[in-house]
Formats: sequence, structure tokens, C-alpha cells
Amino acid sequence: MKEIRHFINGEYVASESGRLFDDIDPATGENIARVHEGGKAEIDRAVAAARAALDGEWGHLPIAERMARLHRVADRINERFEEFLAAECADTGKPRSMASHIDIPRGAANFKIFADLVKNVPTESFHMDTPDGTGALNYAIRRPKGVIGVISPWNLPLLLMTWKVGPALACGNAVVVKPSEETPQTTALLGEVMNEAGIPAGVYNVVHGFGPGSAGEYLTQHKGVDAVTFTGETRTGTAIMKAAAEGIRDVSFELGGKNPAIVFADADLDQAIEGTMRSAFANCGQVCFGTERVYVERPVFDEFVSRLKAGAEALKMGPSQDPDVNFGPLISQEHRDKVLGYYRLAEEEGATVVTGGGVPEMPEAFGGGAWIQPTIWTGLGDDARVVREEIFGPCCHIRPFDSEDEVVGLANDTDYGLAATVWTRDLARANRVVRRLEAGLLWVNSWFLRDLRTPFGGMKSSGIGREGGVHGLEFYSELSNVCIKL
Ligand code: NAD
Ligand code: 6OH
Repeated sequence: MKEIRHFINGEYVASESGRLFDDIDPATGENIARVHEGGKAEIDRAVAAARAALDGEWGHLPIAERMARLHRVADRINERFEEFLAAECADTGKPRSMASHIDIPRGAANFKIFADLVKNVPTESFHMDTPDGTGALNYAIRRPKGVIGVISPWNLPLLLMTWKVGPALACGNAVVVKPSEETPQTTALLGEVMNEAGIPAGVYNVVHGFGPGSAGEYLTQHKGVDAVTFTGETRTGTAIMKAAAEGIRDVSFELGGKNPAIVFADADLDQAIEGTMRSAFANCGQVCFGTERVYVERPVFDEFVSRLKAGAEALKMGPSQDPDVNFGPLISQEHRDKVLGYYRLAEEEGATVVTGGGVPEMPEAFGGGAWIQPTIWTGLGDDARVVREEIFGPCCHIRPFDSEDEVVGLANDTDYGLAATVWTRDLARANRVVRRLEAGLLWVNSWFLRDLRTPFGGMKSSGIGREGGVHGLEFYSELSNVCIKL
């Protein structure tokens, strides 16, 4: 059986405790690897290696050379594309058609985009007058923040991890990554690539394990970690923020969502259906900015519901290698239990089940997998838990509306504020509506159209800070002002 070790100071190492945990293929329920579980000892070693790397070659590389090596990281991921793809699909069960277009190429691109950005970003300078007439010159200098703790989720494991590691390294930091216990493989494999690309030992470290009482929690508590960037559940973010309060360490959070889509009657319905199909069901509904609440203007409500139902029922479920498959399993049996709990709750709360609502019949080989039906509901009240809580599964509730004011109020009536999507042919209305929607990502007539240079993040309980483009630099670097009396 394959064994997955920590990657510390440029080497793969075993846990001191000798503890291992299982890595399960969610499509079959089979154990595909044994993973070393890190504890305090491994976090201590990784943080020390990161600190030493900052003082070593990495801290003194000319910027052009640092960026050249990050480009090489991206190139090596692309050269080893098939290995990354196989590892990601084995850990998540997601269709290869998705991982080969999104997870792996965008995971690689994160190293190039941020290297190019950081190389070209200016800092400010101000000349100021002084009473003696000679003046003074102010200019800002940007420096790495230090050792960054990176805690990443399982839904897009490589992509969401490199989305943090890319800018962190571009800014000259060193990182200690704690990938999700569900999806350790691509984060582990990236260690080899870092060595191949000439990233000095200790710059990129990986410690596997769980959250509370394990590597995740120890990483957030470690005094040698200067800042923590986290993508995951809002509840976990709350725990991490408490830990980071000790020592006043900075946090950057991409958390949960309960994202609305608004479909006006004048929308191109073909587009709106296609977009909502993806936003509700892509990656088996496990996308942070996916849609779980759909509001449709009353004249087109019935047509929209019946066409989305037809679309959901036409999804092709199956193993990731099948090129026609566009719908994989959930990440784990545990997560399926949670999602199925909401499927039952929807019925208890009085929903009409338009389609789905349970577990599909699968061939015997996939009997142990976390398969679930794509599900659509109507008829729930606005206070139903199914309409208010993040489910993170392939499901949505559709509700009719009659006016712009009404739908803006409904869309904003949530603790979250990550994403919202508006479908209309009237661009004046689109602009009017999005400016009132409380969300960090606003799409008009599209979904998941994402330029990596743009700001990414959520309002309210969906996060703190923005990553992406130059915005991440605020988190991954420290600005100091230099004032020179002339
Ligand atoms: P999770 O919060 O359960 O786990 C995320 C990571 O945190 C894992 O590595 C886990 O081991 C670790 N962790 C858990 N408890 C911890 C603790 N006390 N201290 C330190 N680390 C701890 O999230 P998940 O289930 O992996 O991912 C799904 C969630 O992520 C959903 O809520 C989804 O909305 C959110 N998400 C948000 C975004 C975004 O960009 N806003 C993107 C993807 C996923
Ligand atoms: C969150 O679940 C997915 C985020 C994906 C991206 O930000 C991207 O641009 O690929």
C-alpha cells in the first residue's frame, strides 16, 4: 500500500509517533494509501525548517531568479500533469474532464500568475516638503511576512492550496501546508516538484493530519507562524482566528457560502439553465461559490424548474476515468451522511422534491462510494434551515419572486456573502442589482468565469480579506515606509 509522508526541509519523512491514517477513494470506499499523521513534533520541525529557509538562499535570491524558479514549478506540474491528475481524481473521485480543465492547469498557473504579478508591482513614493526647504523622500518597501501557515480544503485540493502557496512564495515567504486529511496526495507530490524546480529546502513544507488536536490546530498555535491563510468551513475559521489572536497574527479566510442565483424573466434561459446546472452540480456541488438558492422571476418559474430538472436527470454519474462522466461522488461517507441529513430535513420542512433526494443505484464496484443524487427542491419557506445553512452538496432550492426589491432582500437575507449570480439581458438592471448584493464575487450571465488576477473573497461570515492578483500582496507581504531626509 502506498505511504504518504510529510515533506519537511526538502525530504519525505515519517511521523515520530508512527501514527497513520487511511486515504479513501470516495468512488469505491477503498483504502488507496496510508498517510502519516503529524503532531507537535512535525509542526515544530517544519516551522523551524521554514524559518531557516528564510534566512538562507531563498531570502537572498534576486527577484528574477525567484520568479524563474516559480515558473519552473508550474512547468514541472504541467510536465507531470498525468500524475497530478490521477492523484487528484483518486483522492476526490471528481471527473477527469473537470480536473484536467480546472484543478491541475489552474493549480500550475497559480505559480506563474503570482510570480509575474509580484515582479511587476510598484510601491508608492512621496516627496514631502520640510521647513528647511530640502524636503524628504518617502518610499514603501515590501518584504515577505515570514512563515505562512496554509490550511487547505478537499474540494479543489491542488488548486486551492497553490492559490495560497503561489503568492506566498512569490512574495518571498516560506510555507507550512496542512492539506485536508481527505486529499493529501497532490500536496505531497508537489514536494517532489519543488525540489526539481530548485526551490530551496524548507521553503515548502507539508505536514499531514487532522484539525483539532492534530497538525492543523498545532500549526495555527505555533508562535513561529507569522500568519495563517485558511480555506474551509466558517466554524473552523472561527477556531483558527481564536488561535491566531495569540501573538496578533494575521489571518486570511475563504469560508463557506449560501450563494444565490437570480434569474430574471428577460434572461437568456438557455444560458441561465446551463450556468445554474454547473453552479449547483459541478464537482458534486462541492464548490464554495456554488449555488444553493435559486430565485426565478415568476413568469419563467415553471419553465426554469422543469428544464433544470431535465438537466439534473441527464447528468452522467460514474467513475472519473470515463470521459463522458460529469458527476462524481461526494468526498466521503461522512460528508454524504451530512448532505443526506439535509435531504431528509428538506422533506420534514415541507419541500417539494422536484428530482433526486436520495442515493442512486450504482454498480457493485462502486457500492462503497459516497454517491448521491443531484437534487432540486421547491416550496420551502425563507426560514427553512435547508435555505439558510450551507449544505455543500449537489442540491438547490428554487423559489419564485415578483420584483427586483423583493429578490435583492431575499438574496441578502443570509449570514454569508461569498458569491451571487444574476441572469438578465438588461445590463442596466444587472448593474443596479449587483451593486446591492452583499457578496464578494458577483457574476452576471456567467458563473466560475474567473481571472486569477481579480480579487477573490467573501463578505460577512464568508471570509476575511481578498486574495488574487495584487490583493493577496497585502496579506503575503509587509509594507514599511522609509522616510529619508534630504
Ligand atoms: P474544514 O473547515 O472542515 O477543513 C478545512 C481544513 O481545516 C482541513 O485541512 C482541516 O483538517 C483543517 N482544520 C479543521 N479544523 C481545524 C482546526 N481547529 N484548526 C486548524 N485546522 C483545522 O473544511 P472542508 O470540509 O475541508 O471544506 C469545505 C468547506 O470549505 C465548505 O464550508 C466550503 O464552503 C469551504 N470552502 C470555501 C472556499 C472559499 O474560497 N470561500 C473554497 C473552498 C471551500
Ligand atoms: C472554490 O471552491 C473554488 C475556487 C476556484 C477558484 O478560485 C478558481 O479560480 O479556480
